Amino acid sequence: MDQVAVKSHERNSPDDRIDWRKAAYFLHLSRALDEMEEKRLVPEKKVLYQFSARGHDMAQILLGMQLTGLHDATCGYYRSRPLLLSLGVDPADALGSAMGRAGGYSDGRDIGVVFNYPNLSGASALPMCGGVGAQYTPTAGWAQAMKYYSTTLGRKEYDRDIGVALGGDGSVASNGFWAAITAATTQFLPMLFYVEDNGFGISVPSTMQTPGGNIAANLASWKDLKIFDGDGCDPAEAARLSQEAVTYVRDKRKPALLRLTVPRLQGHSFQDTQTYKSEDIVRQEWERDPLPRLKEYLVPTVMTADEWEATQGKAREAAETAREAAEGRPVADPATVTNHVFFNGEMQVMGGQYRAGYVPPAGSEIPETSGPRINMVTAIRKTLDLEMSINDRVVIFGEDIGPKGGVHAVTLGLQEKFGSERVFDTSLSEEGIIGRAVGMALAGLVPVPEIQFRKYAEPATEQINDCGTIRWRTNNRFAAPIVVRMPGGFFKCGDPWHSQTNEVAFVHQPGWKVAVPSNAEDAVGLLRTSLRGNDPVIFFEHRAMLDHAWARRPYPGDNFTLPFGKAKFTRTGSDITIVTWGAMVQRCEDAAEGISADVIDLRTLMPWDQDAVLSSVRKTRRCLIVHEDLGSAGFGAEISAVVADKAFMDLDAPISRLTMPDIPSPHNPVLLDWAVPSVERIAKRIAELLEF
Ligand SMILES: Cc1ncc(C[n+]2csc(CCOP(=O)(O)OP(=O)(O)O)c2C)c(N)n1
Repeated sequence: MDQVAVKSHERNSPDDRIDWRKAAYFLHLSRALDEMEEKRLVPEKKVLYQFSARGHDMAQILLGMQLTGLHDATCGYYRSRPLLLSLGVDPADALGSAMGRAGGYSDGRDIGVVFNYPNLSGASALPMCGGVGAQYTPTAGWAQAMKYYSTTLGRKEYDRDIGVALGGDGSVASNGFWAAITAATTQFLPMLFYVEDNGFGISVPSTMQTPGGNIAANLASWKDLKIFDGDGCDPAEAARLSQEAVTYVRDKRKPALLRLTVPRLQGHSFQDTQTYKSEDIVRQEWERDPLPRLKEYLVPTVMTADEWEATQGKAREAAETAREAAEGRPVADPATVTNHVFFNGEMQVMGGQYRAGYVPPAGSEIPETSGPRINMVTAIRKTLDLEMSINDRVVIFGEDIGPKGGVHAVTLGLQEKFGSERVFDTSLSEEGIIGRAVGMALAGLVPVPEIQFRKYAEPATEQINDCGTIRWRTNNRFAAPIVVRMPGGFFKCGDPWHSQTNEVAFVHQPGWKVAVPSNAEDAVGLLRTSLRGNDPVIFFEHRAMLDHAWARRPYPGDNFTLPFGKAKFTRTGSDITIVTWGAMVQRCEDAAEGISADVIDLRTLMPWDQDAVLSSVRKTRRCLIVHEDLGSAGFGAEISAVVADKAFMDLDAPISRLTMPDIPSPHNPVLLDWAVPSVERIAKRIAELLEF
């Protein structure tokens, strides 16, 4: 007698812990939306970018249905719509966002496949990014926040919540993936890495992303990472593995990686004709289509054929209703597109301490100075210490900031005082540091990551940029206010790695406030405002000023706060305006000795105090801008453009800039002194302008 092959999904009856009817409905819904876009909305040019999830869909839905924790969160990528639907995203929002219409997840600001879903009554989707791999470290941060709430703060309601990152096989080669794997396994974070392996990253085969093409096999010996690996087209296997993986992470509070193989049944995006795939491969992929396999699996055991058809019909109807609703949505008023770069008093739906109910204590701009002068290091430490004492959401982390107290000693003693869950060393990965901070902030904590030197923020560039745009691109649904401390600038010597300032780079990234204090008092006020605020801040600590005698000031008190965008006149006079910040303030003051000058310490560059500068220039009729950063496209260029634009007729001399030449910082002190504006050169330039 012929042996009849038994397919794996026919061996057992469907797992009755899974709501298979729901899974079937969402699969049909996802297919209906994909089909509607491909056949109608893209050809009609109503949807501009489309990424089909066909093939990935069933496994995603089965995973999504496991995310039942009130504070579970997932961060996916452009192919994650099926999972989002299973979490409860309104199909009208999904289609409306794909059409770039008003409302939805971004009010037409973000590409429609890049989702976010703040859900206060179940699993949320953290703001996704267009950058492959950028989803991983914020998810690790979310997972760390769950751990923090439950173990450090004793909040039982967070005991079982987890973070789940979704990525394709291409994403496993990204920096973000490795940063997050390292963070999650070294710090035992309740995080699931879900890799949906379709064998291709656009056209590049997975063997180019990881040797042999199977990341699960390659990570088998990675310590403290539980591996699950299987077929994402087999309903029973996909359901079982998703359930096991999620349960493992929930129970053990440790990370796991789940790799499911799936076919990508369409091109990478609508435009991709897949010429790089042979006909054979395409045929084999269609043979693996999970939709008929789910039908075969459920009919007739779980539902009748009629029920299956009815489910499909209902899903198509829902897609049609969603399309009508989406098409009925207008395009947002273009004048609103500048809203929500920063907090404007209108509360975000999720993320940040304000959303979690924090009310900042009343602060005062008037210093209550007492005691001896302290240096900037002590001033910053004292401020961190106080805010940590009164706000248990504040957490500090970075490289060497724990027992060592930071390479600049700013965090010395804080771990001893607050414990290693609130003050901790991280793996050497700036993407890991900033990305994790983002996830923690999304979960309501106040992360204060330290970047050891300004230049080393560069590996975190993507996370920094994406953090700044969260509020805007989610149209105020999410915000991730973090305070990034970073020292930079010259010290006793220079060099290309530890001494650059380049603070202007952050000004150019929407959503970041930028503080550049020159002295201990301002450092206290600006840092406290940052820690009590609702926007991300780059807090720049100038290396030369950390222990500079001039920068030492009496502690201005526990209530001292300084507003951003309010400059300080450190000298006043009538003949020239000198605009500066950071380490150059002291030099400008010295250079202006004996001259009637306004010396303006901007204190913050985003926002910056245009009114102070313009009113001063209108009085003095001369303007010199002095900064340490390079001249070309330095922040001085912005100031001069504004002064030229708004006070041209008030000027008696050209606006002048004195900056570093366009070179990296040189090491030898003699070379450095030549390059950085000195008191003598500033004085000479002042004299030239006065004589003009
Ligand atoms: C950092 C980054 N580099 C390049 C791209 C362009 N890009 C978009 S998708 C993609 C391939 C990703 O493949 P994979 O992670 O396997 O996901 P899949 O599309 O196969 O689901 C590339 C290279 C990007 N979005 N981000």
